[in-house]
Amino acid sequence: VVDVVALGESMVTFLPARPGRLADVPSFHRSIGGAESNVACALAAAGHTTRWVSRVGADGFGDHLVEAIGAYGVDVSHVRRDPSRPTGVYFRTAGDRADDAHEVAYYRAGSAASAMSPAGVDLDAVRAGRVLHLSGITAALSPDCLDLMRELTAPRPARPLISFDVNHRPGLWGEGRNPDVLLALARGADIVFVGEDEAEEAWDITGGPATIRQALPEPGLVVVKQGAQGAVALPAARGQSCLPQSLKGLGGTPMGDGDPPARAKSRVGEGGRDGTPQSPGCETTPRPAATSPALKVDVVATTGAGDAFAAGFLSATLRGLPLTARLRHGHLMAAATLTTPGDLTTPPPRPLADRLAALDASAWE
Ligand code: KDG
Repeated sequence: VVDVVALGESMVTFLPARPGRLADVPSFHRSIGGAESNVACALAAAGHTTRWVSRVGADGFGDHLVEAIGAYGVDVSHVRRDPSRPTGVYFRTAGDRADDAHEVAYYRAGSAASAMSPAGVDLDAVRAGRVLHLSGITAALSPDCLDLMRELTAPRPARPLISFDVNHRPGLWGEGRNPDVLLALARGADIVFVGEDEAEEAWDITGGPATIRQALPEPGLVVVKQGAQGAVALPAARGQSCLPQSLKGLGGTPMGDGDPPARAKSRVGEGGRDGTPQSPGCETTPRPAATSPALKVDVVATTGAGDAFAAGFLSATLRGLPLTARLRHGHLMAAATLTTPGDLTTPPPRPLADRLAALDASAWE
């Protein structure tokens, strides 16, 4: 069984040769991007088995994406080639420090990936992992893609743990298109990643993590990212924190900080509301929220940092680490991406990441 399957559109990404307005940048470097494949690549680099499912054109850019993502060790054998539609590309500016204007120019309307649909992807291959990572970007690509997202987040007797990063991209939700649909999709997931600013921008939810959690009562875990400040992980309320039997592979993972190993055996992870029988011995007491400040780094580019955070968090989840450690692994991977220009970067080696994540709380303030 693959650890993580990620489904979504990837694009050849053109990074500017120098900072400045898009109108002033004279040349670009070719790179790759795509929120979900960024997660798959980072997880593969961190030692997990991963698969990326998508569609690309039968063109040179499609070849490049499949080769470059495959070179990370990601299984790309379920990426379909579409001879009648192009591979999406996008250009962006470099000035995307958190406080700078960030310009993005997408050339992805009518792309091969926008033709993904429930009938147009191999659903068995998509559901074959322990975790399925999805993002709100896919929902914005086309009505067929939205149908696919609804299909994948619907309750069913056996499904992987669904990880959903809201990834609200205002440029994709034009006139008359309401990102409220992302709220409904998030409610069908088991782990949700959402930025506090994003919840306000997409759904008008203000008031911080607790209010966001109230709007998303179902998922086993909601992780609210607060930019440079850090992140908070809010587990489900009483009775919702059990894994379905279908997720036995992730069951028994210690979820709370400081769980003694014996107790950890009977504790289970997120999910458990898809109609499947619950794991025996599932924890019924509410678990406290965990917080972790982010690392203070000199930001080169913010694009892809959220994907790196999700990858670090999911890696630590697959390894059964406590919530605070999961957040710290998220921040460590995000720091690696924040300090490089591209959308994805190589994460710190696992032994180093483990040492850094285990540092005393004072190092993390
Ligand atoms: O999270 C980073 C992604 O936004 C970037 O790699 C490109 O997938 C992308 C998108 O749709 O913006």
